[in-house]
Amino acid sequence: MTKKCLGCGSVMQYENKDKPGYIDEENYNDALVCKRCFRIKNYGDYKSISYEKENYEKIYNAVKEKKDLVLFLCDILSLDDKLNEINDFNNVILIITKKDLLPKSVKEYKIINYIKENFNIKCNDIIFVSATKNYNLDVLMNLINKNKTSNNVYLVGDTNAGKSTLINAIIKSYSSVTSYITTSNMPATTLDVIKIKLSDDLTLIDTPGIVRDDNFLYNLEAKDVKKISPVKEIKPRTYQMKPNESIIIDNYARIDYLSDKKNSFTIYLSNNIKVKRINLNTNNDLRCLNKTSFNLKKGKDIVISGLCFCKIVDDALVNVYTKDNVKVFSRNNLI
Ligand SMILES: Nc1nc2c(ncn2[C@@H]2O[C@H](COP(=O)(O)OP(=O)(O)OP(=O)(O)O)[C@@H](O)[C@H]2O)c(=O)[nH]1
Ligand SMILES: [Mg+2]
Repeated sequence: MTKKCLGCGSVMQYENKDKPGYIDEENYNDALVCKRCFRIKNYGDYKSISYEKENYEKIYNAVKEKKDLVLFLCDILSLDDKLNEINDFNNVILIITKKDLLPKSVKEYKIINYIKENFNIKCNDIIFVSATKNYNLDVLMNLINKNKTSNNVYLVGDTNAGKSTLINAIIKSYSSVTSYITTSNMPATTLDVIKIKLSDDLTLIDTPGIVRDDNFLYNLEAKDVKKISPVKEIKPRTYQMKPNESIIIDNYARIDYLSDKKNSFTIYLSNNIKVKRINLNTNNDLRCLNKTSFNLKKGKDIVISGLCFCKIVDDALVNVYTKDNVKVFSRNNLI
């Protein structure tokens, strides 16, 4: 009989170390989690295995056919046009995760209005949560009970949106379940569907997140993932930009300001990343990276997917340099 890892959902096996669910043969009978989950949980040591992206997409697409309630999770720092995919689900609540990362001064209702104005989405409700701070879990549980059409409630969203962390927070506060799902800041932690029966009438179903190749996190080494993933309230960094100045974001990105008037740039990113302002003409650092040019009207953000966003107050000509294939785009000021 096959058995599944309680941490990542993979079928456990002892044939191939590099495939999901591996456990040493002598531990197979007793182990509750695979070796990879054991190491992530106990040593924070993440073994990357070959992504089965197509399988994840299959699981995600299958949930679109369900009539059960779906929680569509999106990290507050990753709001982009993938939100429109929420319209593919039948009965869905949008959950904006990691609320604790936003500066406290940012008002939730403003972000909710922003989402309504900038995206054409249909969902039963929109709610902010923080799984690490237990914020709004009670409101979420009420919403789940009000909207569910069966015992099953699915969680979907991009990798790292915080699906498994949210389920763990719910397990802790609302059930007598004793096992927790594996979580980590590396992409593709949950590898298959995991069913958590909280009570006789509620089962939460975790799914593997969608891995986006155009996210800065994709193919990054663990030490860089750690550095760029914010864990605490972000302290925005504001620069009064003069013509011919640039901003350098560690060795990850460069933003050249090419307009001839003063402007204000505020960068939102992990507090661990070093940012400095330089002279555009005398310093050529990072110009070897991939360039995207923008001619922005006032009130726009530049977003470097998975790394940061930069709020720009006035009209601006900018060149953004960052690694190949990362999605760089502009949007209305979020904050
Ligand atoms: N600051 C903060 N971090 C969070 C929160 N929720 C999750 N995280 C972090 O986000 C990262 C990803 O969390 P996971 O729960 O593993 O994300 P996931 O959506 O299950 O990811 P996959 O399994 O890859 O699809 C981890 O480092 C978590 O600690 C939150 O509410 N606040
Ligand atoms: Mg997960």
